[in-house]
Amino acid sequence: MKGQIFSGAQPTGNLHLGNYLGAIKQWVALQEEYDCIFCIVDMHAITITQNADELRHNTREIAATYIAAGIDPKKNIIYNQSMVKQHAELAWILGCNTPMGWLSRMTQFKDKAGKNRDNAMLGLFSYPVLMAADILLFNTSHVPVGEDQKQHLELAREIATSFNHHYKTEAFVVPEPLIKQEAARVMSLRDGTEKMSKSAESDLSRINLSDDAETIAKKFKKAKADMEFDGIFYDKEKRPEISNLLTIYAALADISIRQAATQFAKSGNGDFKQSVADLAVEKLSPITNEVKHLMNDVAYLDSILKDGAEKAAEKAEKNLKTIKDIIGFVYF
Ligand code: ATP
Ligand code: LTN
Repeated sequence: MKGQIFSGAQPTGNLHLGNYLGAIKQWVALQEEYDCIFCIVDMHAITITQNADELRHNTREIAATYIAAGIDPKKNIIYNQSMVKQHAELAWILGCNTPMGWLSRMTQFKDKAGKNRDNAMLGLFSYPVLMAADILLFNTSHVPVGEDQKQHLELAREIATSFNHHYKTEAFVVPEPLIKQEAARVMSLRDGTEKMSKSAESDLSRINLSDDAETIAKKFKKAKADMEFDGIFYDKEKRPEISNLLTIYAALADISIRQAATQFAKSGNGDFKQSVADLAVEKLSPITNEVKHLMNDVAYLDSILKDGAEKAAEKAEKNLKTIKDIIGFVYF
């Protein structure tokens, strides 16, 4: 039997190069080997305030991006999380089996909640429980994500293991993370110590998948880069920004960072940045163009989401029934 993949992205804004290299590009490769479910996690998105029209637009745009990047909707399940109510049901059950202490350790909560934790919403705190539910609902064997999600995944494993132990069952498959080391953490173009993020204030810090060729070229040209060294080499401590550009080049070209460093060893910063920009445009512009094209056909995108949701709900209900039986819920 093939392994089961589950992963997702939040419809909270434009997807960027970090999302693409850290997650989506991997998914495209994995669809050949695994049964795959790629979700648009809109219920996670509302852990921070969203505008309704933007949320709807972004949900469809993410679906379009998955497809444009090469995920085949005929072979894989693509849907938005809120269409499948079993996510919320299982999240409640798991929430009753997750100590608050485990959730208080989550660094993403600490970062997003800021100083005034009492004002943070319950949903932001319990977000990792919903993420565990997403994964455990489908007997997922592997979860391909960027490195920032590693802690949440470890928590999902702990929740699965402790539930199995408590109920003396093996009902939950304990999922394995799939984190591709080369592009696990794409950093900001303005600060090589911060991750590239949708929510960073400066648009110059990220390459959005919707940026046109000119914007991509401009952003790489303006990317921060040290001046005190000759040639290009990889050293994350001394040269975080140049090392990030090497990582991006290597991931886009499907070569190792070492190979990329050898290729540019004698280049100046300007020429190197130009090469990264050219390759980014070459790889991203077909995706950007296809997203635009697909966004003109909302009926098609909605039909993919509807079909995906039906298939996901059927699998989810079957697995949830097993869990309800174990707990002692009466189920007709
Ligand atoms: P943000 O980009 O604002 O930090 P996020 O991480 O919450 O938002 P999602 O859309 O939920 O973004 O993430 C989708 C996938 O992209 C996840 O697997 C995440 O680990 C991965 N990812 C996000 N940022 C990066 C990055 N800078 N480098 C590598 N992978 C990333
Ligand atoms: N928390 C993830 C998105 C996410 C996810 C998931 C990823 C929600 N549920 C299940 C993998 C599996 C993030 O990227 N911010």
